[in-house]
Amino acid sequence: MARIKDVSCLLALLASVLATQELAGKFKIIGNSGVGAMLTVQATPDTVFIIDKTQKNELQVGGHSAWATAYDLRTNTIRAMDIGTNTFCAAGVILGNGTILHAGGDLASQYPMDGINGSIDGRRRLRLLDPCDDGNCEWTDRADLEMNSPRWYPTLEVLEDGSTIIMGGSVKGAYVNPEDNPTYEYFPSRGADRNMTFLARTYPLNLYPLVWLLPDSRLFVQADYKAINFDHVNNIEQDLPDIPYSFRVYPASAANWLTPLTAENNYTHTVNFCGGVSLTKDELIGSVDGPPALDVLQVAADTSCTSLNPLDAKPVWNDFEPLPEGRIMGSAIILPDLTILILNGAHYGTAGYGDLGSASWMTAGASYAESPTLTPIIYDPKRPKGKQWSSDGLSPSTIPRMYHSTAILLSDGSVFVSGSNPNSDVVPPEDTKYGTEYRVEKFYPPYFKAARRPRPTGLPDSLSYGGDPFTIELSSDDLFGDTKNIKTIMVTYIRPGSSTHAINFAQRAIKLQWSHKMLDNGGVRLSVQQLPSPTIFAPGPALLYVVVAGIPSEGKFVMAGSGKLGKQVVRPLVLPLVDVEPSASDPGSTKPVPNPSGNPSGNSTASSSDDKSANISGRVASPATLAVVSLLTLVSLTLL
Ligand SMILES: *[C@@H]1O[C@H](CO)[C@@H](O)[C@H](O)[C@H]1NC(C)=O
Ligand SMILES: *[C@@H]1O[C@H](CO)[C@@H](O)[C@H](O)[C@H]1NC(C)=O
Ligand SMILES: *[C@@H]1O[C@H](CO)[C@@H](O)[C@H](O)[C@H]1NC(C)=O
Ligand SMILES: *[C@@H]1O[C@H](CO)[C@@H](O)[C@H](O)[C@H]1NC(C)=O
Ligand SMILES: *[C@@H]1O[C@H](CO)[C@@H](O)[C@H](O)[C@H]1NC(C)=O
Ligand SMILES: *[C@@H]1O[C@H](CO)[C@@H](O)[C@H](O)[C@H]1NC(C)=O
Ligand SMILES: [Cu+2]
Repeated sequence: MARIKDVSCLLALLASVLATQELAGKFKIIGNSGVGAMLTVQATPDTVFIIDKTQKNELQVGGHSAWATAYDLRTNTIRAMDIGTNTFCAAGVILGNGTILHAGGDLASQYPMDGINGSIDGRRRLRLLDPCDDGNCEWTDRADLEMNSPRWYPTLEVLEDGSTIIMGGSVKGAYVNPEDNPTYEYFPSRGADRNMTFLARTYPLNLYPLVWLLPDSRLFVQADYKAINFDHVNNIEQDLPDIPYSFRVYPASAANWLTPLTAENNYTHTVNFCGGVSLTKDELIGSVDGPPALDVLQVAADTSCTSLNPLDAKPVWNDFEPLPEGRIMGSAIILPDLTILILNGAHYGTAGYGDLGSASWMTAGASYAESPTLTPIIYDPKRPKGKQWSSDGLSPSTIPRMYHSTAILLSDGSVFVSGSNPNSDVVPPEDTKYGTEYRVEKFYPPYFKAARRPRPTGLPDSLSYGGDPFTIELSSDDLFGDTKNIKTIMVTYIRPGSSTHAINFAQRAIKLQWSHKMLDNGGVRLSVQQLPSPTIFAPGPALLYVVVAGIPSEGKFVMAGSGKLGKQVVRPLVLPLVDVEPSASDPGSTKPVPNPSGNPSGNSTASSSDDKSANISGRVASPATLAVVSLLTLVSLTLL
């Protein structure tokens, strides 16, 4: 800041900070998506890419209605993007090299569209985008880049080499799966489709199977009431117990997430499901391409929450605190402070929509859901039982976010909320109960109350698998002037994923361990661990946050791994040296301890260090740290 010639500018800045503080716990309408926001994905700091289905949006591109836009978060303006094929109910991920992949779709729209020629069948299409913030990137959508087979509602998950598996889907669209495609393939291709018995066994409630990569390279897969661990390389399915109470996949669309991975939880992969619908497929489904068999608008959404550690020796579903209000189509968002935000969705019914009047009970327009759940809720397992889910201090939205809504975490720690269109084409909100919603909101989690956010310096551009820790610094102001806040620091690394149909594909979070060293200026230097392994956090860009006293910094997109597809280099993980005091002779040293070969006995970690435990001289890791180091070394060596 040069001269204070512009006092009004400073005042404006101050006013905007205060205004943002006012927004904590609230939604604010920030702009317009131009097309229905059926899928949203962000991989660069300032732009969210939005994809709709082919429908008659007023926004034009290339002589026809647009069905994709780039939303500029700096200006809250959109740029129409041209996509050649029908993107209806496809899926997206960010590959290990940072390119966004969008796969699948449906037949050409049944609604003739002006300016569109011939076939725009998108069912086999693979669309790529190298994301940008300068307005100079476009989707490639070419007939020579296609999947083996048609996939409407496929699931994508990023694998440890940064490629993606593409699983399941239907040959064409309907309410549930009218014509199964119980196979999987990869991008980049690894050859022909492979059969997947699990998908055949869970037909027709197998659209968008819920999938997470596990540390042993297998995939947890959930559909209907069933679940497996899937060795996709050798095509071997290990049955897990059925999921209780409710089915969770589309069209029940329960909120779902992987527990943030931390050293304290031993990076145990825990899958979580909240809400859904307590109906069996026979109760729900009339015919696979007709409306539901019963008046789903009267069927209350489930409140149950259940979780599973798929790699436990004897996996069992563990209930945890139920939702205070039932919810279908809730989007679960892992926030920078590792609490879980759920928003969007409804109290009754299911995902999907039908032709108007195709069932006598259809009283919510074409929507198969009714009564929007407008109030967000946050899960924090550190709170006392009975209060782990809480909407305290959170205000409701004014905008129903029904079927085809989306939510993703942004780098500033707010959540981009958009979409809602339980209609086969554009229907203005004044013409039906739940019309096509173009308004975009940001939801500001409670940490926006902070007058100042930490501004760490020295954040890296990439994280490696194993190897030496990296160093970042926080100022005294970043510690809010109180060194006691050091012990509250969390370094979190979050892939927000790509949001569609209440799923954030490839969303996951890891907490990185650190040690600290006080600086003469009252700030602190942190030595932070690298990633344990590419199965625990697959390659590709993700947001790095530093959280102090519950207040996150602005996230930075940092590449996990080499930035290239392919086998990643994995070195032994060197944990940060347990904290040392600053010393005049050796000011900046945060030299890591070499990997010890101690015997793991499992307990606390370096990140719980406080001022007392910090005062370990001689650079010898504490027994607990030794335990963690060797545990991690063990994990990374055994897995790869
Ligand atoms: C990422 O990999 C895909 C598949 O090989 C390729 O099509 C794309 O161009 C790559 N992106 C970059 C930025 O190299
Ligand atoms: C439609 O097809 C005709 C004939 O192939 C071609 O001349 C025209 O440019 C096409 N229009 C669009 C919008 O693709
Ligand atoms: C895959 O399934 C199809 C249909 O059931 C069957 O015809 C085909 O032989 C199977 N392929 C393999 C490799 O098992
Ligand atoms: C931590 O994980 C490893 C590898 O998955 C496992 O062998 C070990 O028993 C776990 N330890 C604890 C304390 O959960
Ligand atoms: C781990 O630490 C906690 C509290 O610091 C303590 O209660 C617990 O007994 C310890 N567990 C082991 C296995 O040392
Ligand atoms: C750290 O230990 C040294 C040597 O035992 C002592 O002089 C110093 O006061 C300690 N510092 C803290 C913060 O406990
Ligand atoms: Cu859909």
